[in-house]
Amino acid sequence: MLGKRLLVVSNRLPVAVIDNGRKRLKPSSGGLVTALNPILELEGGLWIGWPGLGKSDEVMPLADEHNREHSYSIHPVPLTADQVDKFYLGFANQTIWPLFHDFLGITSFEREHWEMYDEVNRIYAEHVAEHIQPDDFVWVHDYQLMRVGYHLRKLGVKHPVAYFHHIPFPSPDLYRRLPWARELFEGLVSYDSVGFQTLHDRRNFVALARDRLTSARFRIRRRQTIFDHQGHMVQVGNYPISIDFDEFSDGARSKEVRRELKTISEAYRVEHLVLGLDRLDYTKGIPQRFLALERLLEKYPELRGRVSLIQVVVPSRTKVRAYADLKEHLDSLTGRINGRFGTHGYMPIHYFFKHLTRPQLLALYRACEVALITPLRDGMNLVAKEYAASSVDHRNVLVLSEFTGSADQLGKGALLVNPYDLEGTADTLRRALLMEDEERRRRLRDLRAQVRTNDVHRWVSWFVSALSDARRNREDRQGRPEAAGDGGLRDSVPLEPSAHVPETYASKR
Ligand code: GDG
Repeated sequence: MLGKRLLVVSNRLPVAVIDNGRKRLKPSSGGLVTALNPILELEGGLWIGWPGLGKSDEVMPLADEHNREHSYSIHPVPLTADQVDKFYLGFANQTIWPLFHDFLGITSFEREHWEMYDEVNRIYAEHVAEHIQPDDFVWVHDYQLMRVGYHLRKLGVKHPVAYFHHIPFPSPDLYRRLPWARELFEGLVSYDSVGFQTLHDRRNFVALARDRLTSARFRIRRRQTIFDHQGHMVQVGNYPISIDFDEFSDGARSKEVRRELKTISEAYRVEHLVLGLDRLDYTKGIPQRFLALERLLEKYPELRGRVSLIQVVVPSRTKVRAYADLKEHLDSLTGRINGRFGTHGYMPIHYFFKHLTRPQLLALYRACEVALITPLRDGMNLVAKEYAASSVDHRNVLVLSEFTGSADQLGKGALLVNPYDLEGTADTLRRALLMEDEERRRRLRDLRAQVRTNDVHRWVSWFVSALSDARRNREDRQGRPEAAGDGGLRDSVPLEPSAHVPETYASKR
């Protein structure tokens, strides 16, 4: 791809240790894995992260086995139960996650959690420093690891390092509530390249940087905001994450998926199937979705008995109180709504609390004529993009919350809703169900073209390009001869994302 090795660092590895009497590795799901796995399988590289369970001596042989069988390697960072408790369940998931998704009211601020967060970020940095090779591009992911860059610099690592922030970045006003706002900010500006999902997130971060770095000069070069900080240049951009379009579009036509489709069509006799698919999370607006469906059935009695929501919730962070509470709330809402509108042979909500296989997932995407995606706040939301890519029968309709990053790209083809507005969501759902075929086809064409053009390979290319710039800028500053003539500040990041796919990478696809 780059002539360089990609070293990915994320909280979790793309595989997790499971223990069914015998410990083994199982592929994990989630947005980051969906996005990066195909790239690393294609290009090779090294992925450093936490394997979930197990001590070093148990996990290392499993990693070695993985590394023999795959084109890229994994390196596990084992964590103790106490570290996981305070760093991951504590600071990452009870402080940063709610705060950055605008849930200030349920954000906890515990000094002990913060200290462990910083400590664990230092541990990740040490693993990186130990395994890094001279030409590596280092790409750190997400809100659990905002301080890794800072520790890498302290350890003397001079490589270009990029960071991608998968979740929303809050306004400076909200960010200021964090007692460790300064330290976290310091972490972010230690990276050469900081990427956000949307222009909105990038603007929030740049506004914060302007507030805090009063003497820095900010420039806009093509798609990035650039400023100097403590002798290095920080490039800030917005690069919407995406999916491998072909993998979903072709996968949805496979034999296994067709088999699953048959099972679904035999199981549900209802006229309209609507899909909800999320990790268990209070940011995803699942209760609001249920209530909007209830409102639909209340307001439009002619739709009773004719429309069912298939809601799949993937278990997540159930040890955190807010998640356990949400699970209970969903159980009770399902019971109430089904109790109210269900009849012999008809249930308004079919609710599953489990993980699906990929063919089952793709079959559901194909089978459900509407996807109702209603997060109250979401960095991107890959389910929306996967749904569009898997809708190969050209009759599906996407109803999407305007508070997702995906709405920026899919807003034209989708029907956008404000999930807090139950009435509006119910009306939009009805509009989707009654939509003429021609409008469905036109909208879906738009959605699929968006996802096909702005796919995960383009997302990676933006970073590769930003990291190449960062390397040249570092070399310029160190006065290396090969950088001569570049004028210090490189200008090679494309104006339009579509304008540039590094050649060696593009030719491999
Ligand atoms: C974070 C940000 C951002 C879900 N259920 C099953 C399953 N999945 C896969 C989906 C999709 C992924 O999990 C979920 O991705 P999302 O993007 O929707 O959401 P988060 O997990 O919250 O991800 C988000 C993302 O990072 C990437 O930057 O978009 O905003 O919150 O890929 O397909 N996969 C399988 N079975 C399931 O039951 N196999």
